[in-house]
Amino acid sequence: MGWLEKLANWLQVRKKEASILCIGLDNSGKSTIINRLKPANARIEDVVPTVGFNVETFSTGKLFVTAYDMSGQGRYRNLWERYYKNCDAVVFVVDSTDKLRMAVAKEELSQLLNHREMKRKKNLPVLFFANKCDLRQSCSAVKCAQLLALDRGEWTRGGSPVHKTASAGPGRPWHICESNALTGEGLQEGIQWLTDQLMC
Ligand SMILES: Nc1nc2c(ncn2[C@@H]2O[C@H](COP(=O)(O)OP(=O)(O)O)[C@@H](O)[C@H]2O)c(=O)[nH]1
Ligand SMILES: [Mg+2]
Repeated sequence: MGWLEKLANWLQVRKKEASILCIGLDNSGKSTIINRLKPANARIEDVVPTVGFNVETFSTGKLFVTAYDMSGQGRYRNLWERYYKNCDAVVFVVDSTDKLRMAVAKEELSQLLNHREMKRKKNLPVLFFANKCDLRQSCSAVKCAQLLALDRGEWTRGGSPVHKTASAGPGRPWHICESNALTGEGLQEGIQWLTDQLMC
């Protein structure tokens, strides 16, 4: 370790590089979340629907992030798996107002977790944003966790009841936050959780 790195560690200013795969159905708010996480002077005014995927690099708190913003449109979803191998974390965004498509989101999540690369990465953290919490018809984070069956299967922590976080025991570390990507509400809570997971 060079002296600069040692000094940065000592001052606790060193940033952790993280490749984050941002996935979820189309229109859930992935691109808006990523745009909102970028420093104010790097944000764009109008987020347009993503074709294929976009790669964004920015720094937020203690993380230096490369975010792979994948299109959620059905015909592009098979692109996601190309990036499973090299990612350090997954951010899975759901539109908490779209109860009809929550079952589709759950199915996509299940395919993600059953992929061989993901099965190998048992400790890869998954952060969920229950996005669009500003809208009247939105579901709470706990309700979204239930609809996505985060209280079952590989997510469980010794059969504990539904909660917003599980980071120990046999299950994969996960956390769910309600978010409003338009104002940024809830995003820092999620990023702080992810930072804690990636720094330890
Ligand atoms: N009300 C509200 N609208 C949002 C929120 N996040 C995103 N949107 C809107 O939802 C639409 C889809 O967002 P986008 O980021 O393109 O979704 P993506 O397809 O997942 O990348 C856009 O019109 C956004 O302005 C949110 O938290 N609240
Ligand atoms: Mg997009």
